[in-house]
Amino acid sequence: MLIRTPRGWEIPERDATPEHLVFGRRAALKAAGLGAATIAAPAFAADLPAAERNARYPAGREVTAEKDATTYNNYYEFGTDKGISRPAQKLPLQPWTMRVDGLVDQPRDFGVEDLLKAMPLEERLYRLRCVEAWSMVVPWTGFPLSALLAQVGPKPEARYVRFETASLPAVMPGLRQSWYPWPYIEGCTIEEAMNELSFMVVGAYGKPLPPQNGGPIRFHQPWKYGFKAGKSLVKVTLTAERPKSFWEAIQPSEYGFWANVNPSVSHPRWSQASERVLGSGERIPTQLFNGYGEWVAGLYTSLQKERLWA
Ligand SMILES: Nc1nc2c(c(=O)[nH]1)N[C@H]1C(S)=C(S)[C@@H](COP(=O)(O)O)O[C@H]1N2
Ligand SMILES: [Mo]
Repeated sequence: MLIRTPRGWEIPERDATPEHLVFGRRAALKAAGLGAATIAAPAFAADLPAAERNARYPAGREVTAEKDATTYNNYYEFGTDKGISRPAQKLPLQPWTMRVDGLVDQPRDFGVEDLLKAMPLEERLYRLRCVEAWSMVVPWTGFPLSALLAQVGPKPEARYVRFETASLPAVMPGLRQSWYPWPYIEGCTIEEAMNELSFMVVGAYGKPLPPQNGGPIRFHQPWKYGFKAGKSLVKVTLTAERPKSFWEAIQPSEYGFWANVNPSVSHPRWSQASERVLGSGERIPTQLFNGYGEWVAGLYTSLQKERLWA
């Protein structure tokens, strides 16, 4: 039975095309010899298979209300304020292809629907700490980045992973702000990518990942500031050189490559000692590596000369 997945934000029922009608329409267009590109697709991803919660990663605090996590977003392609959840619904999530290429044995295009079937899906409660000093806890569904990289075979000379996110001028008004170095790029080292915490996210709150949170597929490394987590990924490239990220290109003195959470290293314009909890508004102390040091501190012992903290 096909059931329309309910969303965390309110779409008036009349604006939402039931999923089975979308599939029917696509099949009909295909039969008529029209490509999928001709469809003005609504923001629906494929159904999300059920995924068990992984108990290795306790949230340590209350899960953020779905309404808050899905209506208070940073997604500059749609605009620089937090209220982009509605315009972001124009992002066509299906079909969606993410290329994995660069220094790998087998570059490949992955359809997100195929990844949902092929990858070992699990749910993780992860904290997200934005560099702007607010935070949330979200039940993300996804799979380790290492499982994806195993599909393409990284070459020994691959040292970094570069993430490129979608750039669709027809639906992303923010791209008209041409002084920004679009597309939004992020990156990490291979060692960071292979860490078990590095997670490719395809769902939130048991539903397909909505566009405003980076649907249909985004990245998340919970020990780093949120800007490292590229949304709506179109390309993952293994490289020998350190990629220059979007924020690093804009303001290198404020947003570096490593961007690990550290309460004792202030942003040039504000303290990072505490954070505002999304929803309750409570202020709580920020933890080193956002509390994930037990998994990741070892990655940095030989890198003490680097600017590790944003
Ligand atoms: N493509 C893209 N990815 C992005 C951003 C963005 O503007 N564009 N903002 C980043 C920032 S600053 C944060 S804090 C998180 C926010 O994710 P959320 O909206 O799911 O909370 O997404 C990150 N990923
Ligand atoms: Mo952020």
